Amino acid sequence: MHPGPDPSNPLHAQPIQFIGSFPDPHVRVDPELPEIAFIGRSNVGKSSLLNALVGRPGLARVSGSPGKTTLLNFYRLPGFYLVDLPGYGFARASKGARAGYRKLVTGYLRSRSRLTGVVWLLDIRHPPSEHDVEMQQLLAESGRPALAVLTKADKLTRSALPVRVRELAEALGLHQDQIEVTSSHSGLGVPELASSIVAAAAGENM
Ligand SMILES: Nc1nc2c(ncn2[C@@H]2O[C@H](COP(=O)(O)OP(=O)(O)O)[C@@H](O)[C@H]2O)c(=O)[nH]1
Ligand SMILES: [Mg+2]
Repeated sequence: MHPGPDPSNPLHAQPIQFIGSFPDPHVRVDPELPEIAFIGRSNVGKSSLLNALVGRPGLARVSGSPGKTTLLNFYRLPGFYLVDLPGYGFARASKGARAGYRKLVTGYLRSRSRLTGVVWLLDIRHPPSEHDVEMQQLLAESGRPALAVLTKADKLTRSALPVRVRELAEALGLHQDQIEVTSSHSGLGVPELASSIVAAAAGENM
């Protein structure tokens, strides 16, 4: 879908190295570098967006069925780590699994001294779920800079798009310029998000 490097995307054609999958939010990585974390409901399109951002279709596994993994996946890019946090809101998750998930994510959000930005994904087609609202609260409590990113924008018509963005901004209590609209399928908003990530990794506000 995205043949060749995209010169407008600063993350395209950058070297990227999978560091590992870790169950412990306090894991030490060497060297220590700024971290940009990705989080969202499972099936929101997180793996697809990660792949689109770096221009590597096979980097993170895209799945038709929501996964149950509870591991932090670290990828090293020049100057920072992308950290893929497990998806939340898995319908059949037990109480224990939910508590474990919460512990992992709050542990991560609270403890990482180099966490400089969180990319929070929401499916543009759906109103925020109770799990999304809970995550928004955890993000707010953590005090970390977060950027709301809407996924799967290709599912809406061009005229429905701005209406939907306004509705979701209102539902989330955010300004429209605090939200980025993306589609990994069409590439909409992907270079812009890549630029926001690079800026956040360099210590600028998201
Ligand atoms: N139409 C459309 N479908 C998408 C997009 N991104 C992901 N999907 C689909 O949504 C499903 C879940 O995607 P995946 O990236 O595995 O989501 P994750 O569970 O959040 O990592 C898959 O069937 C993808 O093909 C997108 O931008 N547009
Ligand atoms: Mg995934």
